[in-house]
Amino acid sequence: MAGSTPQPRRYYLTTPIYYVNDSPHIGHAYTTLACDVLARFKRLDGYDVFFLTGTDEHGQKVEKAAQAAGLEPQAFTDKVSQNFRDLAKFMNYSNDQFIRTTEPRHIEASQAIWRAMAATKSPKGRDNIYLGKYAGWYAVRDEAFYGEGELKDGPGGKKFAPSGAEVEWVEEPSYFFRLSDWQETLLEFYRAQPDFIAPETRRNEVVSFVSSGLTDLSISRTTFKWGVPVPGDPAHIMYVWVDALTNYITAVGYPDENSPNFKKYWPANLHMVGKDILRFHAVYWPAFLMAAKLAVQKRVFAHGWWTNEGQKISKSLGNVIDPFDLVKRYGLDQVRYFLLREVPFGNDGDFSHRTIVTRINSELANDLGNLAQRALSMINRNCAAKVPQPGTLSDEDTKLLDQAYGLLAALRVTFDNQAFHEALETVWRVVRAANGYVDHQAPWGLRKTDPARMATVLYVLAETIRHIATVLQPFMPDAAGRMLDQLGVPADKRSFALLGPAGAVAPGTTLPAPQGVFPRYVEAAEGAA
Ligand code: ME8
Repeated sequence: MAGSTPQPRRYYLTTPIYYVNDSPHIGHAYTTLACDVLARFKRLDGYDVFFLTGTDEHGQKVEKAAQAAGLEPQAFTDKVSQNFRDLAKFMNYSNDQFIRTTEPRHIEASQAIWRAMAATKSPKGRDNIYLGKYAGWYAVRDEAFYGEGELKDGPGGKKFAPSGAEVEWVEEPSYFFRLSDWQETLLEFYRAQPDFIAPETRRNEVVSFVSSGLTDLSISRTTFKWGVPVPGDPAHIMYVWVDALTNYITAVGYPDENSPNFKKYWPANLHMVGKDILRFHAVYWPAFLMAAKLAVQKRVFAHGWWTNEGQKISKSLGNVIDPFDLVKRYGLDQVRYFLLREVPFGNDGDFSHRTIVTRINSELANDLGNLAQRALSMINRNCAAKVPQPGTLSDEDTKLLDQAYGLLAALRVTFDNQAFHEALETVWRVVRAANGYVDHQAPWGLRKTDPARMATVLYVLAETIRHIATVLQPFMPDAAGRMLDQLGVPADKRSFALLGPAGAVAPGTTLPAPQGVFPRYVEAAEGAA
């Protein structure tokens, strides 16, 4: 339409909201990091992004943790939730909102979705919510119900869920959600949207779980108080997952479906979750949303779990990895890089000192750091610290530049698949090609024999590094920003719209003195403190 400005494309992505029973650990840092990198990528690519994270503050697990700490639940959650906000700042996450499920707007939204579900019929024409009695197993640690057949026997007659969490027998009046009537609708939904659950192996697990039959879900509790009261029956509080999942719509203005943010951002493009909580996001949540006559999110990606030097991370083993300590030891952008580079996103990964040091020294310090340092110091010394004027480009020059120009299209695909490790590998192919180019062109030898050619080579390198640094901003915002500073790229000229020849570094631009961006990790001398 003549005269109309195209609206920016929208992208809404969420992390799980974290239980506030404990301090943040590497698993929490990981999920939010993946979302942060994706949010930054989409913003640089011109999207209007809404990136949500927050804390999950109700339920028996949090209530018990508060009791153990000798605090009222509200005071306890205020305190622990703040640790997660501190982590977000410390890790340089760019979340647009931090939601807490104890906020009044969230209580209102949770009660509204409950009423909406209660007002509708299931696909088989029955009430979606009905009152009954729950008698079965519950694991407080997982805040999840388990069937007898899923459990394993442990010492002392105790029973354990597949996750390793101890279960207890619960018998109480409860409202139920008529999940069993939603089986066919869900299966049809998965068939119609093959990208809804990723990775594919996880999708297959969900489809086979739903195909094997669904039982109705207990969605209220009466034996403790720390939760959102069920509308019209305050003796019951909502099952914590009903309230927790609702955070994704509270944050964009539900129950006001006409609020600007709800209209703009819902349905979310992506819920990022760990593999342990996929069922809640890919089975229960779509069913709740359909029952409430709301649109279903577009995609759920389930990532894997981290172990520490080969062992499961647990408080009782004393091997919990504290992200604050990790960053103090290795550096923030180094940790951000490592976590997304080491493991194909979706798989489990093992953290070890040796592997992070190898990545830092060989890929950041050697491959990328040396590339930038070599090119920039030659420009500094041999071109009076100004971006050189290139002459006619050779085939080799064009080949390298074309690889740099091709980065964005390749990265868009990897980002839409949440293949962060592949995105980094794609960038490193260009880093390695650029290092090969420097070795082959040997610009240091051209200084005396052919200074015009030297200028061209250094220009091609500066342009290639500009592309590399620009696309690395989502992963390592600080280090990539410093590289762009050193290339004289102004802060407002760093978006992806300026990739390619249109945004080329201007010959003659004065550059600051180059400084190494990625120091090598050096082991402290033996016996040193
Ligand atoms: O599940 N490696 O919260 P949570 C990787 N409140 N990821 C890990 C991990 C590890 N070792 N340990 C945990 C909850 N995680 C709910 C979510 S959403 C509406 C409610 C991940 O604090 C885990 O997979 O127990 C999950 O995605 C996230 O940390 C939060 O776990």
